[in-house]
Amino acid sequence: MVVKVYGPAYGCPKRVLMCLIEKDIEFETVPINLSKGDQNHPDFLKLQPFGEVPVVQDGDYTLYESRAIIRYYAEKYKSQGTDLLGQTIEERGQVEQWLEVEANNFHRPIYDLVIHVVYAPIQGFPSDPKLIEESEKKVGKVLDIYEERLSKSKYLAGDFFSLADLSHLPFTHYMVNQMRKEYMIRSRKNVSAWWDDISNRPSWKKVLQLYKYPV
Ligand SMILES: N[C@@H](CCC(=O)N[C@@H](CS)C(=O)NCC(=O)O)C(=O)O
Repeated sequence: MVVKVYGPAYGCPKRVLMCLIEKDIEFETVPINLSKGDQNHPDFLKLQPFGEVPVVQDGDYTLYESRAIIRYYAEKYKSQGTDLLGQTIEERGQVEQWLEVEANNFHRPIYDLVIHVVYAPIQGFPSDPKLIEESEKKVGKVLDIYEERLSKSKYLAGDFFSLADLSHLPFTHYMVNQMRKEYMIRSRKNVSAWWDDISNRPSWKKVLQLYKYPV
């Protein structure tokens, strides 16, 4: 069964696409244009009642929330493609811990930065300089903790690439490229080496080549 992924251009769906490529899972994509309001169409709301991408349809199984989707496929195809969950229950615990850190500590401020630095000027709503400053500080604090962690292991959950690293790619890409805040990565030696490693994975390069960011 070919997995159908809605909304490939945006950051959150790219998390899912990278996971599917790492796991050698066949997929097709359905474009959703958020600036035109496709996410609020009644047919789309039947799939994702919160009006957000991504959603996947796998036969008659539908799933939304990007991190739920990557956990689902990493588990379902544990022995196919790259193992993204760790070999032991302790490694799995670490993967889960750093996935939660990404979702709760990293994503929130970086999402605000993306909205206020990248999208506000082009969508014509005012950006909030105080929020930008505070969000950058918050992201910096999280990256300081990563810097320390990555002095002890090559990747966040240990010496193996996992969902925890993968989950950081779409929004860190915005920070390094569209926001021109690469200095936040380069000023931290271990974070910088980690970023070079994960962003050079063929799966991520393929995602970027196939599905351009909307901005
Ligand atoms: N927690 C959700 C967040 C999804 C989300 O925020 N998606 C954004 C695109 S990255 C979206 O669809 N926004 C809807 C909008 O801007 O109206 C997930 O990880 O799937």
